[in-house]
Amino acid sequence: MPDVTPEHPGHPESPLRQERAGAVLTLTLDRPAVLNSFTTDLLRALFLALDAAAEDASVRCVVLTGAGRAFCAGQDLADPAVAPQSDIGHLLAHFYRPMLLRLRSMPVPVIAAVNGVAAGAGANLALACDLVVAARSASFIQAFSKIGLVPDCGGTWLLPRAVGRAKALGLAMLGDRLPAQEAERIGLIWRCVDDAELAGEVGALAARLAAMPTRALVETRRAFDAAQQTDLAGALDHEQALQRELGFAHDYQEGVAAFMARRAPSFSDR
Ligand code: T3D
Repeated sequence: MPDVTPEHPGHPESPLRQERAGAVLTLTLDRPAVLNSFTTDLLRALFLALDAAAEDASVRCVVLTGAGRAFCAGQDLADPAVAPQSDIGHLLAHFYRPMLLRLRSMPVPVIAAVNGVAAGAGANLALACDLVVAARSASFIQAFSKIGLVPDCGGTWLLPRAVGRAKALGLAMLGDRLPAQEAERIGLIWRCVDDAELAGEVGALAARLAAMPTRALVETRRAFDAAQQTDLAGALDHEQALQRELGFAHDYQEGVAAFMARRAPSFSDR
């Protein structure tokens, strides 16, 4: 990660809040006055928090959400890091790229709880998570074209894979607001729920995922991503190799034993 010294995620003035409930870690982007837009400090805090969670075997699910009325409005356009004539490529290389790759390779499932508008890099941060649950009042905006940029934070990779080229280009070129309900309808997100139900729905989903065989869930994400780059035979090879590995692991033995004994399984692999 970068060469600046931002706030540590545990610091009281950190732009990122962390809360634990059992095996579930919730990370809250916490700059509500500017719709939780990203500064380099926030990007770094998020990277560090994800990295720490990846190393902590007691974390079995991560939830990302935003404080106040927004999820995240993307890059803070008032940040000196993006002043006109500054090297935006440097910002992407040193802050967005490591954060996004860290997120996408987490050894546990990650849920985006989209509580309000998710714009620009904020939208693509949400879409890079494993499951996206959005409040009915939330929306997704590929805001980049409005300021003369292309989708970043993985958007060029994520969007066409999620909804196909036609929808992806429409969303990215026009930059229109996509309501959460429509995002669910076109398969861009997992679920849209009533605003009052978001916290409960996400809490229940996170607890459920945390009790599941983590390693199998994460290998499923990896296999889906890898299958984008291969043909059917390649995907079959990958499935075979994964099942061979997982078949020798604890969670498979436990899953089968629990099924045979008609009891709840206790999964522990990560
Ligand atoms: O150079 C680079 O940018 C490289 C990096 C690229 C990655 C990106 O993410 S590019 C895309 C950056 N994001 C945007 O372009 C979105 C900008 N924001 C908006 O379009 C709107 O704020 C929203 C559609 C997201 C929400 O609209 P609305 O009407 O609900 O809220 P608002 O009144 O516009 O915003 C509330 C406050 O947040 C306001 O401040 P104020 O007037 O109360 O003092 C507004 O300036 C501030 N705010 C919102 N988004 C940003 C922001 N401040 C800085 N950066 C923002 N992105």
